[in-house]
Amino acid sequence: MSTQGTVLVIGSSGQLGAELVAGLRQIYGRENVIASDIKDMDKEQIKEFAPYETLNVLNAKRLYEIVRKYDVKQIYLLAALLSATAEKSPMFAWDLNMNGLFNVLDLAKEKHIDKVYWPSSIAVFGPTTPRINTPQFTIMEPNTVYGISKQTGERWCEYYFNKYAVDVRSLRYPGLIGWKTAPGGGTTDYAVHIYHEAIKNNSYECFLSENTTLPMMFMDDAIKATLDLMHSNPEKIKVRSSYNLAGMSFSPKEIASEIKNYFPEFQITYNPDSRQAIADSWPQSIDDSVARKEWGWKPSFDLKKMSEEMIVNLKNEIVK
Ligand code: AKB
Repeated sequence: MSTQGTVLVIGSSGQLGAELVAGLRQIYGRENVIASDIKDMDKEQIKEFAPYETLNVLNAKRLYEIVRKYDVKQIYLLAALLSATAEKSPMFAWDLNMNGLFNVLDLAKEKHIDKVYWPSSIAVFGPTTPRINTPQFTIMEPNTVYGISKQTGERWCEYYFNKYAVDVRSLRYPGLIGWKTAPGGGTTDYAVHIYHEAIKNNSYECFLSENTTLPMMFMDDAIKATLDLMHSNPEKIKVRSSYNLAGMSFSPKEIASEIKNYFPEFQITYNPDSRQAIADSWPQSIDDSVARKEWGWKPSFDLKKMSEEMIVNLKNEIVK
């Protein structure tokens, strides 16, 4: 890939980052996908993840050094504070989520890199947004720090595309569910924890109430959507803020009932905490017809198929 440069993933230790690095390495080859995260790794870990660089995305100088060192041409910027954690440190979340994005967009503006991927989220929507089949273009009044940062980020992505011809692409992810990596700091994280706890303890105390329906997606679909979007012909990408993306929608009660098909004794209890208010401000289902039409998006996993994958694979992992 030397004529095209390499790919840098920022936030490679996170839930999405770890799986995206694996997916990108299958396409471009291991040596052409540089993993980076704020986490310091020991020698063994560096060997395992290599090529790996420790990077705080707020350090623009170090980011530029890495881009030069590896001839990076594409950046996937995944470092961010998610919804629940951002509420605990609003100003830090704002700093990381916004200035991290500017550092990357500016590299593209100055033509040091060719392409940027930046994730948005269903958190861009708020309590005044239509909650069922939320359209691509609609009222957006997010009331969380994370949501405000993602909505603002979307506006800036579109601005950099229009003003500076920056090829930036983005998806509004729903809650992501996978068995290979753990989520951290999100409101939708319960939908991963519940599988772990079902296998280990046959019970789960949920921090959302039983009928809180939210949009969700299995990780394999999220990786496929991301790579499909990034590999689409630029002419097809008409939305340069961020695309709505849907997989499935369910409530804690519904996922618990699916899990009971595998563990009939499984018990769920409900103890809603501050994350309930965040969930209540988000859509229940998403209309992703624009993504489907413009670049051919189609999900493969529903709740049943995802649960089978989660349970079979987690059982193996946990028994190991
Ligand atoms: C969160 O819950 O904060 C994230 C998201 C929906 O963006 N999973």
